[in-house]
Amino acid sequence: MAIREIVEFPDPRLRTKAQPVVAFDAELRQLVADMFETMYDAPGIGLAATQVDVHRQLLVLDVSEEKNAPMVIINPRIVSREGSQVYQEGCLSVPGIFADVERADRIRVEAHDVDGKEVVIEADGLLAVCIQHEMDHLTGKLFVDYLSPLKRELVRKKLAKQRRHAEPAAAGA
Ligand code: K2U
Ligand code: ZN
Repeated sequence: MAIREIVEFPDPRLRTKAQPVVAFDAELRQLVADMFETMYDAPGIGLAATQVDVHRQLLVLDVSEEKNAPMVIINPRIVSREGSQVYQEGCLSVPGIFADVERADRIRVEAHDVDGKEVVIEADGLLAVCIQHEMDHLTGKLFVDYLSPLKRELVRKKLAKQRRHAEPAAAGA
């Protein structure tokens, strides 16, 4: 297993539309293992393949308190949405930024599992938020896209400033 680099906003690679997974093979299983290791190490509760610069429709998540409920969702399609909820979201690709985002409260998702078997997932609450957040990544969309253009520009400038202040330390390391 390996911890992979997480691509950060405003890197244009995050805007790539992911292609369907067609090969349910050993290479896919290796990618899934690496994504879980990367997600738990971050730490996060979800990760889309886009974020590790692999442009396939694949996401991993684990919203459990005990970090013992991993889920792999491949080629997801939301087939029904109900209700509405607002959650203060963050993103491993937009470090240190948090904002309220409104999403559906309950969703039904048709997908494949890691063996290529068709599955149906009913989700609500935080699981529904996480799945919608990760599925946005697969279409090149980020939670900051729900902010006003002015707020998004402020986010971009804040991240650029964070990186400028971080680089001297890295250089001196
Ligand atoms: O896509 C990602 O960057 C993973 C997110 C998933 C997520 C974002 C917002 C709301 C739910 C899930 C990261 O896990 S952000 C870190 C985090 C950790 C605990 C709870 C919420 C967010
Ligand atoms: Zn994210």
